[in-house]
Amino acid sequence: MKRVLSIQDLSCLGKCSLTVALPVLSAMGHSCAVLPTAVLSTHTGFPKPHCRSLTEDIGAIGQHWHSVGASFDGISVGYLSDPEQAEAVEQVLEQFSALTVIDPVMGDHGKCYQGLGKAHVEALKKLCRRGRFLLPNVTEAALLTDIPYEEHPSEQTLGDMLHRLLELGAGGAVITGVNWDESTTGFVGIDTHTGPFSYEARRIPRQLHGTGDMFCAVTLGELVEGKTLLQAATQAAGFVEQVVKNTPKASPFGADFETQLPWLMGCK
Ligand code: PXL
Repeated sequence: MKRVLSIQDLSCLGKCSLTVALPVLSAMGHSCAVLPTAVLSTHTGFPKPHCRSLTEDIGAIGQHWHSVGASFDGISVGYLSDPEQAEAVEQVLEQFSALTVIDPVMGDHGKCYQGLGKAHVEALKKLCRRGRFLLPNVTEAALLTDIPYEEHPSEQTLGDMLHRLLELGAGGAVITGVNWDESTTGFVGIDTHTGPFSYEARRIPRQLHGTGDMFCAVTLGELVEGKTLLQAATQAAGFVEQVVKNTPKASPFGADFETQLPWLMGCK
């Protein structure tokens, strides 16, 4: 059994981040440790959530794990509640050298999430060099590369974004939530070893919170099994597609991923 670590917030209501990653990685048959970066009453799609940032605790948790001889096959990094957390997370990543994927959670649909700004973008740009693979959505890719956001990005724009993402120091990147037009969605990616790739599917126009977090969790779960970035991302896209198809309507409380966990288990 592989042991993985998920570093991101615990949003207590409104399924996303850890409340998604933990069940998904467990369903994939992995032992999943968690390092919460913050505890929020809800994700930031609800107005004015209560947020307890755990910046001070990240290092202490990492130190204790180190002292008891913990090790991880894979680590994923998601939402950080403030830019100062990037340095603390970087130290944890240095302490436990593992296959690391970074989802630079900052925004969607061309806008930053509530409470995040320029300092956050700069801190994440720096943190990205610690990721073997980066998994931004189109908005986050635009922020990290200083390329203007496009709702329907051209192949040229996506190619430029991928190359600039590699310049941040990662060994590969997948840009998720690419809507080439109103009816097509998918991802584009690049792996320094195997080159560029893309995946297209029919778009179901339903905005659901937490699907990026599901994508990241499945990708990590597949990568630690030795899958390539393309194989891992394709499986992740398949799971998200299942979840979206089986969630009858958009709701800030999140997508009905629970009913689709057997799909993931069946893929083993
Ligand atoms: O799903 C991404 C995410 C994670 N964590 C928090 C968020 C969001 C998106 O809104 O607010 C706290």
